[in-house]
Amino acid sequence: MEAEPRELDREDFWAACAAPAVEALAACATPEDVERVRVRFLGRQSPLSLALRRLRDLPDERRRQAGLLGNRTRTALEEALRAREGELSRAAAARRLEAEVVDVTLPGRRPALGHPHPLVTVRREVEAIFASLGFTVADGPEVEGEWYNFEALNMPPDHPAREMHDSFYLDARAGPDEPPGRLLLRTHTSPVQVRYMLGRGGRLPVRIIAPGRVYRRDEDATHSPMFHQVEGLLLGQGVAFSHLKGVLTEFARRLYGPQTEVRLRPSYFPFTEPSAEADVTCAFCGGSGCRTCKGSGWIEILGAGMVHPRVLEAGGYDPERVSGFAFGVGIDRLAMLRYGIPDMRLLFEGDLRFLDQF
Ligand code: 2NM
Repeated sequence: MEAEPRELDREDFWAACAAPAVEALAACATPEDVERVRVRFLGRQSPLSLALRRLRDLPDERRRQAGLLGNRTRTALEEALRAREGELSRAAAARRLEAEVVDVTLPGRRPALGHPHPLVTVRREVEAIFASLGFTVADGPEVEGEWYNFEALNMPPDHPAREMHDSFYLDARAGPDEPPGRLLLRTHTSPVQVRYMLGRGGRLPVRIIAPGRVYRRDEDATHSPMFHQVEGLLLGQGVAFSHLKGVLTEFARRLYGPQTEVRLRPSYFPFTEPSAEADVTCAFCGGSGCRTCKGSGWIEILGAGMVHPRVLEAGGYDPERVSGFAFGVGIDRLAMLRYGIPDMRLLFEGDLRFLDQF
């Protein structure tokens, strides 16, 4: 039975099967749209497939002719789908590449670099200046015996600086091979110089600096219970106060510039006689007076003096034959002055928002 007239033999019939597919293809925006068009117009239930199945029922000669038309239509449609699919895939890939584009000429992100703590910067500078003047660096323990920290430095047991409130004492005493006394955190680096003198067995010259941490029971904006000193000691024959002033002036000029003036004021330390405090002309205003120097034009930077005969004796030197000078600088105070740091505690909090400024 042949239900329909001879539509399978007509070219316009097959063209009409393909036309809606071509139209749908034009409306596709993505490769997935094309896949839906393939299912709809080439799938098992598509008008084209149904028509192709009906070819079976035609007599031989007509089936060959109509089959040629039908298969040609299917091939053309398949080809159109493949072409459209390729076109849309390439467009999608191009869009993706555009979106993911990387500018390889952009500079890289810099990893955060560490840097020296401001106290380290200042300490190294101070060490370098004294090294160039012939001083070598000496060090010693931070836990000291009372003899090295006080007694040998002409600070007898009733000296006010030995009161409990000034020092951190340990619940321990010096060992059997040490001079008797309690143990404490050193309150200055002078015991390093005492140990160095004793180690030299009376030989000359002595020319050392002793940088390091020291401890005192004191805390406010300008005092920290742990702070840093560089102390110096020079011994020889005929060493005079004028040599001290020369070394301190050279130090100050190297640190603050060649126009810097140094002024020595009389002072008192148990371990030196005479003793002095050294002021330098203010590096901020050049001496005319400003906030940093509180209008005076001068800033105090260190203490110094001629080593006391009793200290020389404690160190194994004959004060009749040998003389020398000593000085002590607070590194924390120097750093505060240099960088305009208003509170010493900032140096020890480890806050990177502060430290990264230096
Ligand atoms: C200062 C001031 C004056 C000093 C004395 C000594 C030693 F051990 F040689 F006697 N070292 N440092 C000294 C002298 C320290 O600091 C303000």
